[in-house]
Amino acid sequence: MTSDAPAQQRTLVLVKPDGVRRGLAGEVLRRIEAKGYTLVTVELRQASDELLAEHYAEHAGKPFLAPLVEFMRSGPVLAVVAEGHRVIEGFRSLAGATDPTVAAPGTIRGDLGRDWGLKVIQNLVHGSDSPESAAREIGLWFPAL
Ligand code: DAT
Ligand code: MG
Repeated sequence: MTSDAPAQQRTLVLVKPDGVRRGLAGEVLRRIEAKGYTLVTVELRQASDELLAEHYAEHAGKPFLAPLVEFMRSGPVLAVVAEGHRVIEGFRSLAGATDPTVAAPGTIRGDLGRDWGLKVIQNLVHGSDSPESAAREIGLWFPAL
C-alpha cells in the first residue's frame, strides 16, 4: 500500500546525568509527549567512554570535551528516540539555547537549568541538530533501530 503522507522524522534525545539525578527525566518525557511527538524507545543507560567519544566526535580537540565526557559518565542518562514531522528542530526548540542561563523561559534548559560554575555546561538534555546527526546518533545509541 502506498501513502502520500510525508516520512516521519526521528531524533535522539538524551536526558543527561544532571537531569536524571535531579529527577527531571519524567518532566522531559512529559514535554516531548505534550508537544505531540511519539516515543519510539526509552532506555536508562550508563554511557561508555567509547560511545561518548563517537557521540561527541564533532567536539574533538575542544577544551570542554574531556570535562563533557566525564560529566556524561557521572551517572546514567535516559536515551530516547522521539518521532514526528520536524521533530529534530522541534525538540531543539523545546530544549532551548545551549547556555541555560540565557535559554528562554518556557524551554527545558530555560525553565529547569542554571550555571553551576563548572568547566562544562550542564544543560539537562541533548538533541540531535540535523537529519545527518540524528541518523548517526540513533545508529550509535540504538544500533538495532
Ligand atoms: P548543544 O547541546 O546545544 O547542541 P553543543 O553541541 O555545541 O551544544 O555542545 C555540546 C555540549 O557541550 C553542550 O550541551 C554543553 C557543552 N558545551 C558546549 N560549549 C561549551 C563551552 N564553550 N564550554 C563548556 N561546555 C560547553
Ligand atoms: Mg550539539
